Amino acid sequence: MQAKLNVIAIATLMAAGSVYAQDMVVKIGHVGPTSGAIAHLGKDNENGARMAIDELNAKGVMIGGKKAKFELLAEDDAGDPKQGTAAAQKLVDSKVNGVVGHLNSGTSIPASKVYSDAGIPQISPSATNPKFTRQGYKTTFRVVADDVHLGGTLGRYAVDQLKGKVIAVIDDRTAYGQGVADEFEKGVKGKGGAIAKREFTNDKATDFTAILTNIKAVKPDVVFFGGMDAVAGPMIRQMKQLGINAKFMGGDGICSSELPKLAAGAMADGQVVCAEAGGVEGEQKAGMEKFRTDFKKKFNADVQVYAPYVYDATNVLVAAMVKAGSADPAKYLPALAATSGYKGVTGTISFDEKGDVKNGALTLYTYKGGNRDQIAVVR
Ligand code: ABU
Repeated sequence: MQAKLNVIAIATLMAAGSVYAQDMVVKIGHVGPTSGAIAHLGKDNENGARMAIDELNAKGVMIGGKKAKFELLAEDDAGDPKQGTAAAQKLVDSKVNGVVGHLNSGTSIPASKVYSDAGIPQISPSATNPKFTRQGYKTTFRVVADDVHLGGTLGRYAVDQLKGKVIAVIDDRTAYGQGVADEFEKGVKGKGGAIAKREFTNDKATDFTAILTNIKAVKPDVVFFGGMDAVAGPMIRQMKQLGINAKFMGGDGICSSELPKLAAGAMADGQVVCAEAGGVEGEQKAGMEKFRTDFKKKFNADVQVYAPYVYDATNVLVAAMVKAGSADPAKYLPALAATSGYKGVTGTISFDEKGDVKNGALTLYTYKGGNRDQIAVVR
């Protein structure tokens, strides 16, 4: 009788898929601005994490002989540094195993101290300010190129390719916006160009009449904006209203699918040149295209900018856990730091000694007919 009961118990456990291994729960934190003016970018990032987690759970992943069940703990930092550290502390208190985020440099940098103090690995899929990985924290990683690469390349492009002679620069005074604008300026000057006018605004501004009037006075042929698409769109609109027909350049923060809508039809074809801080070429393009198709099917939305990088960052965290045979942050952190040759949808990911992606690419885009149109991938 007892033997029969044991057989029934084992059969029941097998049906539940858990006879050989006890399930473990792995909590992955994600933080981005899912409210406020750039909520469309925050949701895009969060959906990248959701897609990775859903696929990992569907596939079934073993960590140290146990079947892992991944849970996404998604937090909103509204792109605000104070809310960013509060969200980070909330995730630490929830005992997350790892974090993907934050989206903004201005939130990722202060939050990185919270994660470092708690020993929890953090990979930002989009924070490009160089300082993020230069603070000496062992827990801080990034899967995109930084603003030195991004701003510098765009600055050189403005002089070499756009033949900009009178170049104006505006930034939004955030860690990202000001930093990328400074690097753009260095790139221009390195090519023998000059900045005719530098102005600044803030990341909540909607009226740029005063600064654009100052810029109009120098008759610019290129205007660079360091900031995000929610500010760039109305700025492009107001440039048109003021009769400023310059090329408009910006970094990854403006390089979204949403920008044409935010500019409300004011963008001429080829007027805007921007860059995403990553990119794939050749046979790696198929993986990215499949991701974009699957993403659209799952969320009924186009990728904005960084969802594929969030997806890869999530998978890189989990690959390190699998390799280490543990989701304990202290145990898998060395495996994460040693990530080398990981084949993701955004390309091959290896980390350098700072936690930055090695050999990061950039993709230059313009917009035609309201859609992003690739110009080139550069390294
Ligand atoms: N890299 C552009 C958007 C995020 C940031 O660095 O603030």
